[in-house]
Order: sequence, then C-alpha cells, then structure tokens
Amino acid sequence: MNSTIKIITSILVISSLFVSCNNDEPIIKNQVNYIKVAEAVSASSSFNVVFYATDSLFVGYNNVYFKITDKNTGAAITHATLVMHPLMNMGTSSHACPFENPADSLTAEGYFKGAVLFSMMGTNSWSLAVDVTANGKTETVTFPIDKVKSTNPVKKIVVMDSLSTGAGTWTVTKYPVSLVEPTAWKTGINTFEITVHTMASMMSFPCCSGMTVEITPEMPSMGHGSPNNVNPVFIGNGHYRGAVNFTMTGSWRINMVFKMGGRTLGTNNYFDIVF
Ligand SMILES: [Cu+2]
Repeated sequence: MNSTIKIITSILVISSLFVSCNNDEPIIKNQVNYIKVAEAVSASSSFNVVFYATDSLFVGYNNVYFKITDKNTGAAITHATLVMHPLMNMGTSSHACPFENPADSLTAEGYFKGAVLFSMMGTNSWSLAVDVTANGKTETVTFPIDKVKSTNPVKKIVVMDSLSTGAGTWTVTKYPVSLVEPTAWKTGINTFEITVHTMASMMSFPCCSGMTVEITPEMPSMGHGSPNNVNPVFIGNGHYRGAVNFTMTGSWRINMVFKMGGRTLGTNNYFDIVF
C-alpha cells in the first residue's frame, strides 16, 4: 500500500467508528455501555444514587451498577456497603428474586457493581431498594423499575425437583438457573457460566453450592453435538463455570443435567442459543 492509500484507509476506518455515534450506542464496540436506569435520593437526603445497567433489564442475570454522591458535600462516594432488596409487586402478593450485593469498593471504571436476577417480566411492577451505608450513615434509596423484559431465547430457567415423601406426596423445590456468560457467542470454545439458586421462599433465594452440572450441546436441526465441552463446576457464590464448544453458527441447544447427592433434579432442562 502506498502512503496515500494508507491515509485514505485510515480516514475511512476512523470515520466508520463515528457513523453510528449517538447517545444510545458506544463508539467502540467492546467498550461497556452504561445505561442509566434511574436516579434517586436516599430517605434522609444524604445520598444521591444513580442506577445503571449495560442493557435493558431482562429476566435473568443482570449486572447492575451504582454511582453514589454525598448530597451535602457533592463528593463522589468511593467506599460504601450496599444491600439490595429487589421486589415485585403482583397486586395480591409480592416476591423477591436472587441478587448479589455490590462489593464495598468501586470497579476500575468507578461503579459499585452487583447483580439482580429478575425472575419474571414486568411493567411498573418491580422495584429495587438499596440500603446504602457510607460516611457513618445508613439510608435507603428506592428505584421504581419501568420494565423488565423477557428474552427469546430465554436466559433463565427453573429446575423443578419433585422429591417423593410418601404415597402420593411430594416436596417440590425450585432452582432458578440463569445464564451469566457469555453475553455474545462465537464459533469455537465459549466460557459457559450459570448461577444456581434455591427458592427457599418467595423472599429468599440462597445460592446453591452442592450441584453437579453436566452439559451436552446439540444442534437439533442437524442431529449433531460437539466435542471438548467442559461441565460447569462450582466457583463460589452460586456460580458454575465450564465451556461450550460450538463447531458452527446456527441454532444450538445446551442440555443440562443437574444432580445433587447422586440424584437427578428435574428433567429436560436446557438453554437454546442462536448466533
Ligand atoms: Cu412476579
């Protein structure tokens, strides 16, 4: 390439980076795009808290981010304890969903980062209260949530375990399972990370550590699977990580078998993936 062509090519590449530049889209593809979900002031007006996500909130594992400002000094707060309380108001009843409270310190990009695993879609029915402890004060902020959308294919399933407890009686336990990684699939080896929680009550979802997970990806339309997959193993905090090998693009199904104490829990559990 001579230098003129190089310069023209550079200009084309640089300008193409800005073609899709608007308020909704990142300029650089791999940069995390923080979307402001809501902003609120805490109960006694000590803190201003801005709530961000990286996508529209959906049923499944959502990374959530917060920036906190001291209302009295205007200073950004860099160390705080955040305790989250997601709640869905269903009219006659209400329930929570699994969540992971943020760490006490900021990410490299300056956010308190946690996760909320919304269990149902909803319009004006979910809210997120956050107890913020910083500078010697604890105050609660409450964010109403306009919308939690469903996704197709789904990113969250529920494993239903029915344990016989005698003639005609069963104890049913629900295990919400959410897809964490990857957020974008590729041909070849993909990190495959899920969370498993136990639905102890409508309000309590402890993370589940004792599960054995076996995965079998298949391409149903073509009747084949793939080699070199790695069963997810427990890595802490309800997370299980393995690897899925997709040998081509298209529609895949990742079949999952969940076992605890040698017993298989539920049947026919899978994530469909299209890429
Ligand atoms: Cu609900």
